[in-house]
Amino acid sequence: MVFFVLGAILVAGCTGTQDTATPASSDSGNKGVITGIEPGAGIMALTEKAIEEYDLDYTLLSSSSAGMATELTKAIPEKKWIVVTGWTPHWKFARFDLKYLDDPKGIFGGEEYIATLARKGLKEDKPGVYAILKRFNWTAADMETVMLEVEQGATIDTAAANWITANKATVDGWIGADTTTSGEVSIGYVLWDSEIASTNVLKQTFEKAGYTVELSAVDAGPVYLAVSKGDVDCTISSWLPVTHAAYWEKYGDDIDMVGRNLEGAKIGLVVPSYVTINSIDELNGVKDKFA
Ligand code: PBE
Repeated sequence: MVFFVLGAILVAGCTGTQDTATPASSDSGNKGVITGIEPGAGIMALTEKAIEEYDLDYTLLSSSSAGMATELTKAIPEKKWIVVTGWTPHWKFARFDLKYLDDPKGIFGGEEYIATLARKGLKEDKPGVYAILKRFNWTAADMETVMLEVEQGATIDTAAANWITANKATVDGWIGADTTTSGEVSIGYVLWDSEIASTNVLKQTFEKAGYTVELSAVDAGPVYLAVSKGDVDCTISSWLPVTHAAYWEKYGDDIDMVGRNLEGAKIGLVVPSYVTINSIDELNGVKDKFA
């Protein structure tokens, strides 16, 4: 797996050669490591903010959601200390014994919701699509069911279809009786496990209603941009009020906030339960354990 250090790239880009001034000794090596995910994720920017605000002697490594999960899977059997950028709903909490580190400064916010966003004009152009989007909402437990099945080896197509079969009344309620059920729907999303689950359930819901669906998987910023420009009809990958606050601020004026599709989400720094610290402000004291 390829990890790279965000800061190192910037520094390398600025200094160029080896014999320029080296950083202060506290910055040279032996920092703790936080295992991150895709650079565009809201939790990555917030972790950089946490490093600053808590003055953490740590480096955030970017990776992918799958890469972060692989690192957890490798570390836990060996009882190795590891701290990752984590979020709920996610299958990792069912598979491993994990805990969030307390965040007394509130950098990662409190309870988050996942929002449904549409391009402006969708409501008028495709009222049937809009009506389904408006009704689509489910629980963290629902989402976890789909995610866990995928983690245990099912394809996302199968896992989403199984959930839809098991929750027929709910899905029929989303589809409703009065919609114009034909045409095309384009949905933008990011390849986070949670959004892979929700977006594929929504895709199959639209297909069940008679629509043809096109999914585009891109990074977080480009999803917001695409909805704001009308390049896709909608997304259900928007985490608010804190996780994607910066994206919402940048693009929100040109986006139709349809509603909330999931309540009770959360993000933060996550460690295995055997790690004996409980709070982000204890991280510096044990940075060697996270090297
Ligand atoms: N996540 C999952 C995303 C939102 C959904 C927490 C990795 C993020 O940080 O942007």
